[in-house]
Amino acid sequence: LRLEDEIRLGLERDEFVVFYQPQVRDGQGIVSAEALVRWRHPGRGFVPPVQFVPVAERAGLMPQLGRAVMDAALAQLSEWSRAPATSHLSVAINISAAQLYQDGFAESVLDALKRTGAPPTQVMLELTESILLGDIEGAIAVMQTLRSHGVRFSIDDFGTGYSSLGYLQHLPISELKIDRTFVRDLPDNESNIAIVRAVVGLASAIGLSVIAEGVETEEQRASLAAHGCHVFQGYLFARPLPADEFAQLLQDGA
Ligand code: G
Ligand code: G
Ligand code: MN
Ligand code: NA
Repeated sequence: LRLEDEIRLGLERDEFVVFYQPQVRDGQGIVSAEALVRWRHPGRGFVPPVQFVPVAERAGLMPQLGRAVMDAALAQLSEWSRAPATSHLSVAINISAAQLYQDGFAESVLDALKRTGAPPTQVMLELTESILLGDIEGAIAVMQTLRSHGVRFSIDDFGTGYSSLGYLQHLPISELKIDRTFVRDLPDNESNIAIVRAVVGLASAIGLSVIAEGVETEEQRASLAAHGCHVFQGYLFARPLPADEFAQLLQDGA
């Protein structure tokens, strides 16, 4: 069986599950969760997304896979929003450029919000700078439709892509996510510090918030905080976890 046929089969058999990785704000603990898809393959165990998302994209299966992730993540958010210990959480969902540019994408998200009862203002959609290679006017229209319902947008892997900074002020985004390659060599790498400071300065100048990903050590966290970034995601706090383990983490007061 070709991998793409296995993915089709996996979609029919509901083998795709969503894990959640905490996003932590200085002084507030866990404020949100990034939804990260995993394939619970019957023979190969958990297959990471790098091994199937690109294949799914080439095979035109992202509409289906993306919908499965969206439905699962919004159903989870809906459940969390109704329990006191988790009602404050936002959920961040990765959206590939191919998904954003599908016909009816905005309507499909609004439909999933209605069906699941998830609060739109607690949904963050993570896009990468690769959306800039497409019909950017069309992307902005889709984003504005969702934004008008309260859904927010983040630019994932920020700084690794097509960094014409001029475009940023035209996108209805709320957050920049500093790529892990700029976090890895903190606190000692001067150019990484310069990049963190530049992103923080840019974000503050145009009213965006900033989160850093790939935070693995307390030294990295402290360096980010010293340079103005106060929201973090990474193994220092937790790996991506099944939903029940994520909720347990909150209960334990992490
Ligand atoms: O979960 P992991 O850290 O292995 O993720 C690897 C990559 O797969 C990341 O770049 C992440 O953005 C991407 N990814 C994870 N889940 C999804 C998803 O549901 N949809 C899309 N489009 N990409 C995802
Ligand atoms: O591209 P995106 O930001 O969506 O990727 C999230 C990916 O980063 C997931 O595959 C997740 O497992 C991985 N990840 C999460 N925390 C860390 C970390 O602290 N270090 C590294 N190297 N990867 C991480
Ligand atoms: Mn992401
Ligand atoms: Na990223």
